[in-house]
Amino acid sequence: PRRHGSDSAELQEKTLVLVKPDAVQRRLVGDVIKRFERRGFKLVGMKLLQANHGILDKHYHQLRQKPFYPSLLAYMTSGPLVAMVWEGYNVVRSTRAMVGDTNSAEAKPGTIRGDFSMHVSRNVVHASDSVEMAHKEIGFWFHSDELVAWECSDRDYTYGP
Ligand code: IDP
Repeated sequence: PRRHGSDSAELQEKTLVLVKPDAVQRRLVGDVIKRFERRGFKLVGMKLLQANHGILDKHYHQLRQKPFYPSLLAYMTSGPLVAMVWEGYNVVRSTRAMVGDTNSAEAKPGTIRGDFSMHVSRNVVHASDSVEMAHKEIGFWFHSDELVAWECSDRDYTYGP
C-alpha cells in the first residue's frame, strides 16, 4: 500500500508565490521557478499580470497601516509580476525557508532573497506564510479553473512509494 495516496491532502498542500516586479525586470523569473522545480514541488498555476491596488489591498491587508505601504503599492504595481501556485508536501514552510528573511540584507546565502537581492524594499519574491493564508491568497490571485490538478510521473521517486 502507498504511504501517500494520490488524493492525500498533505501532498496537495499549496502555496502562493509571487515573482515581484523587480525580479521580472531583472529577468529572474526562470531562476525562481528553477529552485522550486528542483526541490520537487509541482507547479499547478501560473500567470503574468499587472497588479492593481484592489488586489494588493486584499493581499497585503495586514500592512495597510504601515508607513511603507504606499511605497510597497508603488513597487508592486511598477510592472508585471508572475503569480504561481506550487504544490507538495510541507510546501508552505519549505518555500518560506527557501525564500529567506523578509529583509534581504539579513537573508542567508542560499535563499532566494539572500542570493538575488539587497534590500527589504526590493526583495524579489512573496511566499504565503501559513496554510490558511495560502488558501486565502490563492483565492485572491487565481480562479479555481486556473489551477491544474496533474500527476507528476516521477512521484514515487520524489516521495517514495
Ligand atoms: P514577507 O513578504 O516576508 O511575508 P511581510 O512582513 O509580510 O514580509 O511584508 C510584506 C512585504 O512588504 C515585504 O516582502 C516587503 O516587500 C515589504 N516590506 C516589509 N517591510 C518593509 C520595510 O520596512 N520597508 C519597505 N518594505 C517593506
